[in-house]
Amino acid sequence: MATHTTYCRNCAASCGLVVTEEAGMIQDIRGDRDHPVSQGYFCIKGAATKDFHNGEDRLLGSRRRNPDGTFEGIDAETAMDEIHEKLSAIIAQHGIESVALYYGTGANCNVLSVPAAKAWMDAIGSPYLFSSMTVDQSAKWVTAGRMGVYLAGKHTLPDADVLLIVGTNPAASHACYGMPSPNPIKHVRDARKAGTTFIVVDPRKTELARSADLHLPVRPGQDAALFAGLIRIVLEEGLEDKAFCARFTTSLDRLRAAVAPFTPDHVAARTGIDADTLYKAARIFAGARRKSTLTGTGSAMALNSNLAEQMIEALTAICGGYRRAGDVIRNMGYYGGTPTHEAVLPPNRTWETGPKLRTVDIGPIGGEYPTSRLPQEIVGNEKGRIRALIHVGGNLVKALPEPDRTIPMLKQLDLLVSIDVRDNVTSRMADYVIATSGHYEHHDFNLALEYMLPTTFAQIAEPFLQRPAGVIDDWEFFRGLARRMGRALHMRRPAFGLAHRDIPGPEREITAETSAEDLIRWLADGGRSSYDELKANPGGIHFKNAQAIVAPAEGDDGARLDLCPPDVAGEIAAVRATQDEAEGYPFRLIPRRLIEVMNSAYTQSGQTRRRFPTNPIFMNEDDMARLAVADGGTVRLTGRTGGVVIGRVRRDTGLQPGVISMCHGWGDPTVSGDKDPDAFSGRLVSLDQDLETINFMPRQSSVPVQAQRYDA
Ligand SMILES: Nc1nc2c(c(=O)[nH]1)N[C@H]1C(S)=C(S)[C@@H](COP(=O)(O)OP(=O)(O)OC[C@H]3O[C@@H](n4cnc5c(=O)[nH]c(N)nc54)[C@H](O)[C@@H]3O)O[C@H]1N2
Ligand SMILES: Nc1nc2c(c(=O)[nH]1)N[C@H]1C(S)=C(S)[C@@H](COP(=O)(O)OP(=O)(O)OC[C@H]3O[C@@H](n4cnc5c(=O)[nH]c(N)nc54)[C@H](O)[C@@H]3O)O[C@H]1N2
Ligand code: SF4
Ligand SMILES: [Mo]
Repeated sequence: MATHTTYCRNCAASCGLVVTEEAGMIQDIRGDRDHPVSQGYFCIKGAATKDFHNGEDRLLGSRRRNPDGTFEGIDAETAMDEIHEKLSAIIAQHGIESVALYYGTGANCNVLSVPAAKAWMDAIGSPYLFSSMTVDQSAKWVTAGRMGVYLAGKHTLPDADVLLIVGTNPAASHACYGMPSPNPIKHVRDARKAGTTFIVVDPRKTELARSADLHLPVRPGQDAALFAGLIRIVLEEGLEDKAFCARFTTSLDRLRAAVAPFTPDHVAARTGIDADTLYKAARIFAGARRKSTLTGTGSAMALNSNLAEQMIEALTAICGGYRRAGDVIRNMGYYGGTPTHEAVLPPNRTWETGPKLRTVDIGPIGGEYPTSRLPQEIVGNEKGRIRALIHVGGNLVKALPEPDRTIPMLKQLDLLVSIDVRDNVTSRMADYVIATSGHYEHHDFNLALEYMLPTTFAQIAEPFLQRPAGVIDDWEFFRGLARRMGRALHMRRPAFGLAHRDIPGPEREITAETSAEDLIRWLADGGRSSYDELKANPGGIHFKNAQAIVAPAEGDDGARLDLCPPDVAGEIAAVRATQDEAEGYPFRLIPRRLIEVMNSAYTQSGQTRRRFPTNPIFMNEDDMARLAVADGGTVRLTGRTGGVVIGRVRRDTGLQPGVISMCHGWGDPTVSGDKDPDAFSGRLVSLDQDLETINFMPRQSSVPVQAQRYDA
């Protein structure tokens, strides 16, 4: 028996774990009580890594799809030879821009994966990088591009007096920037005892909403109207931070004029939140000294998501809801790059320049292209279409909506390569599947997700299980391909939202001799500590003294947060002129996370299945009564594109009438909806109706649906 101190690689919380193993089989997993961030907390998915590493749901070798559709096992080196040959032929005939890469959340939780993938794309010279972020919260990138960014950041726990939290439920997702990810509800309770006030905006009374001081049960998709209304109240009552507005913002007058028609009565009628509550929320927020807004996927996936995000940020800005001179910054970053002055990064509409997509006139955002456009880029425009896709740590078929349309489009690829630790529906369509190492089989470092940390903390993970024969690391695939293509591979540090060439800091060439340990050593030795020191402290190092106090602005460089550029003003007017009616579709579907699964991962695991035999469809009890369906009964949902989902109902007392909530990532998108045992929710979402401008974000929340009782 051997015991190893490490951390969980399933999600951004990166909880400290203590894993006991004997002869390569995991015996036990516990939370690491000494871990300064997670303090012993871990969740069911962390525990499920035991079964995963013991073989459940695991891809144990690479494979090739034969022309007749059957699969055969293949050695990874041979697979890379063949992939290189096919890729070279495609590039020779159609140019480098016919090659694209998609990475998903699995790659994000593996520190060498995304940097190696980005380095490879840069080495071969294709700009066409895609990821799950553009079907997630890319409204944040759009807002940063249109409004600019306040560099000293937002107040986080425990330093905030008021937190206004929109469309996120960290109790399930462990993914709300601004509070510790592990055990978030405990931190909310502790913070409330210490005086922090929580306002939660969510159509559902979530665990977070139940723990809050004030819950605003907004109607799905009405966040833009809600926040336009809150801005109007703040300005009407003169509660804005006038000094901050004058010094750091611009176009306040245009904002004031644009939100004028969002009277409390109008907003109350749209959002379902009465005018008194609107005033109360606006006053609590604006009146606090250290206030902040934190957002998640809910508002970023619903109708008008880009405008919603801009309105939330504009409310934040007019109230001066950022860290100001004298406030403390607790996460200074392993490389110490955190800005510590009151300063603004001006707007930068990267999508207006740079190489454009072929089917729409849009350039990169956050260094990436809108993933909802990827299927059209594959089929559209014969001359310059995407023909080869490298897919790493994702499950694109389940990340995208409307499988009946997207799957045939993805099948037009000449070459699809999927790199994953488990089998998934996208891999089953791939020409080659490369099996890569599991979490406890490779070197890792918490750097890629350190921006989510409440404090300055570094932890590396050493492998303690042998990877199965033939299994390689993600980064080794990119090295293998680069070497065969005769390209030098220069890795840079992990940097979320930046194209490879824009990532500051040094480069490290990955050669045939480079080991994973070399790369982690290189990452570690360039920062606050060193590889050797981190290795000697497997539970991580907490840099308690690495804090800073925000300094006042140094002079005035003229940079301002643009509260309401003309296109935003146009969107505000358009929202005011419409009511989001969908005749014949009386229900609204909203997304949610379940703690048992990580998107599509763990949907097949024994632990999950014991709790949820299938993907539940959560409904309000009055709606259930209206449909004459009992708990556990079956309903049929129909979307506006004709997509059908059939599944079992669970009562959710937190849901408002007319709202249905479902987890994505389950089910089998390759069969028709009436044959899918696990209710894949993406069938109800449209690939091209109601897309946002700029990021082409699909309407994955506030989705109009019909619901009927289903008697098979
Ligand atoms: N257990 C688990 N953890 C995960 C994941 C997982 O699948 N499972 N996925 C990971 C990933 S990839 C991500 S991006 C994060 C997401 O992390 P979160 O954003 O925290 O995701 P959710 O828990 O679904 O919370 C979204 C909330 O938005 C609400 N909502 C829905 N529609 C609207 C709306 O129109 N307006 C408002 N204001 N709210 C709305 C929902 O009711 C829900 O409570 O979680 C990560 N962590
Ligand atoms: N309708 C609807 N659609 C949605 C959403 C929604 O709420 N509703 N949510 C959207 C969001 S927020 C997201 S993030 C996407 C999810 O989109 P993706 O990120 O594309 O999908 P995941 O299911 O998270 O796939 C992650 C894969 O990574 C693998 N993996 C885990 N660790 C590793 C590793 O170390 N290396 C490699 N190579 N693989 C690894 C897992 O086995 C899994 O197959 O879906 C989006 N689509
Ligand atoms: S919250 Fe759960 S899945 Fe996420 S890192 Fe912690 S133990 Fe792992
Ligand atoms: Mo996500």
